[in-house]
Amino acid sequence: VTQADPTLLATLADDLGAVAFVVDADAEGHFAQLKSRAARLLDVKLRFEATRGDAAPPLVVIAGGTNVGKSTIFNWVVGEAVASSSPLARHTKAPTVYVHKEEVADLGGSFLSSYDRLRLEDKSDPARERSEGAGAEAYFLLTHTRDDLRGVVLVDSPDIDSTHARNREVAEDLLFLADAVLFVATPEKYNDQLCVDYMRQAVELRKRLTCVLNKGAEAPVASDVREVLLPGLGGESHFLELPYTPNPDPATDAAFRADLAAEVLQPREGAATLRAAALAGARSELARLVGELVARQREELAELDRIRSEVTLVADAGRDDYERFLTNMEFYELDQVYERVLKEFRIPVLDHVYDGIRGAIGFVSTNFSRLVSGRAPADKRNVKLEARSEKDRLKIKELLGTARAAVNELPERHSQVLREAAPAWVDGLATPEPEEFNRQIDTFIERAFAASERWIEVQTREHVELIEKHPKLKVALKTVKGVLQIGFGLLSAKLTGGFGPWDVLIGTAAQAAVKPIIEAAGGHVHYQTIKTDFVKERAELLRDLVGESVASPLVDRLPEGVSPERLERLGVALDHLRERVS
Ligand SMILES: Nc1nc2c(ncn2[C@@H]2O[C@H](COP(=O)(O)OP(=O)(O)OP(=O)(O)O)[C@@H](O)[C@H]2O)c(=O)[nH]1
Ligand SMILES: [Mg+2]
Repeated sequence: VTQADPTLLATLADDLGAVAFVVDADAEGHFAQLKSRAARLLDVKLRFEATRGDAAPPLVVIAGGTNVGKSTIFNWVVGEAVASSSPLARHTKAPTVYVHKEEVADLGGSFLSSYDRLRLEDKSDPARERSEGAGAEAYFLLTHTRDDLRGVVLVDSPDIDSTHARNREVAEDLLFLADAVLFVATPEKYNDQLCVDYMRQAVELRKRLTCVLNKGAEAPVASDVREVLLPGLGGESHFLELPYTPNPDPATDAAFRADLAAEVLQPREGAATLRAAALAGARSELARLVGELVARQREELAELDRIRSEVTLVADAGRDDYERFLTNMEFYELDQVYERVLKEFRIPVLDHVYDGIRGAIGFVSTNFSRLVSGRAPADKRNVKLEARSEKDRLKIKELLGTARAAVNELPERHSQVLREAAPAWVDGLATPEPEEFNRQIDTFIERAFAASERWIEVQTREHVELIEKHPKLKVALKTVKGVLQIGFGLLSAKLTGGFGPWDVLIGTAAQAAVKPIIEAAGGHVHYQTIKTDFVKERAELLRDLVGESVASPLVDRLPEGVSPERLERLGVALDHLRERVS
């Protein structure tokens, strides 16, 4: 018997226990069932086998539908009425494990470890209904000192056709546990899907399978079982037919009882091979189940990751859009830097001249006429600033709306197995309360304003330092004081779009004065660079806003998905399981 590394199995049990599927996703129930099967198969068979000695006796489980005569057959093998039987269906409620006193040590703590072990005191115990909420399932242990029955552990089990999920799990656990299965069928039940499926599973799990046709079947039924049903299972199986016995006597000396006992005790021959086959079958089935679970977890994770990364892309796109928008806007913040530079050097700025020239970038002729006529309104500058911030506000609103719509579409668009779960994630996110929406925008504007203030501060200092370091510039600045306002306007024009018609209109004197300043700072490129940096920083603030207001509300609702480390470990365990079965 090749045993797996117990630590590996313990880790696998841990990881399987932690496997969780996205709520409401497609086939969630199916995968929850696979998980339960895998966890039980691991616990009941692989972990048990990892602690079981090589010489331990094989387990023979008597299974079948209700009322077919399992307990009766159990008693025939033992030769006494140790198991309670009844004409009423679903009589046996809990398994009875029948083992020789000296072999009970082989059923250590990891034998049916999730079950309570109860000593069988009264033969009617297994037929008693356990009280509601009794906790774990239980099995009864009955030891004997019969040397003729030594070498196998016999299990009488409840039926396999209960409608209760818990009972069906018990039946499945016992199937997982078995090294050999004695499947009891009757003429009425032998062809039921449930019976056929059970026997097929026993074969797939590489258990030694014997089908016992009980209660005296007619010849055509017997040959149907022997020639059609059993060969159709796709593996080796054995067949035994029992005659109809009016009042079954456990100790009958009819020949069939000896045949039955011989068949049930047969696993004693070549027990090691038998157990190795059952263990290999369990391992290969566990590999299949874990493989499916891992594939599903990967799928879920991939879909969740995809949604998350698409959310990031939407936020990035919003930032880029805003960056383009700002790049195309006049660069007022930089103008403020120059205003402060001039103040630093106590150079008066004629506001209307200044404004006139600044406004000229887009509206050359109108503003020029205003400039020369001196009729530029005193609050023009504020009007422009307000217009600009209104435009900005509208843009941000638009960007947030676009981003929100795009983000909320993502779960639906990028989910397949998670499709059914997706609507719940975006539920209620489509339209935020207007107050909330405005609050989000105001928050952004406050942050943007504060960022501008800091930026103007820094840039002013840098430009003052620049001029201080170049005495020639200072001199130039002083000598052109009178025309500086015009020169400044030219500078502004240059920064926001390069030279235009103003180059000609303003004249060469101002141009000559401003030129060295621009050149000392690094030329036109320098100003383009600081504008780019400023715009980038502002666009990042917008990205933060999209992140907080649009991305996080969805991302926070997305299920975590399996942790990559756990998935990795499950993959490793899977490789081990597959290696050992190949
Ligand atoms: N006449 C006759 N009755 C049988 C035979 N085998 C079993 N029975 C009867 O069928 C009924 C059910 O038998 P059990 O052994 O309790 O059946 P079971 O499969 O253990 O049933 P549950 O534990 O309820 O799932 C009992 O009344 C048995 O006496 C048989 O070969 N001939
Ligand atoms: Mg029974």
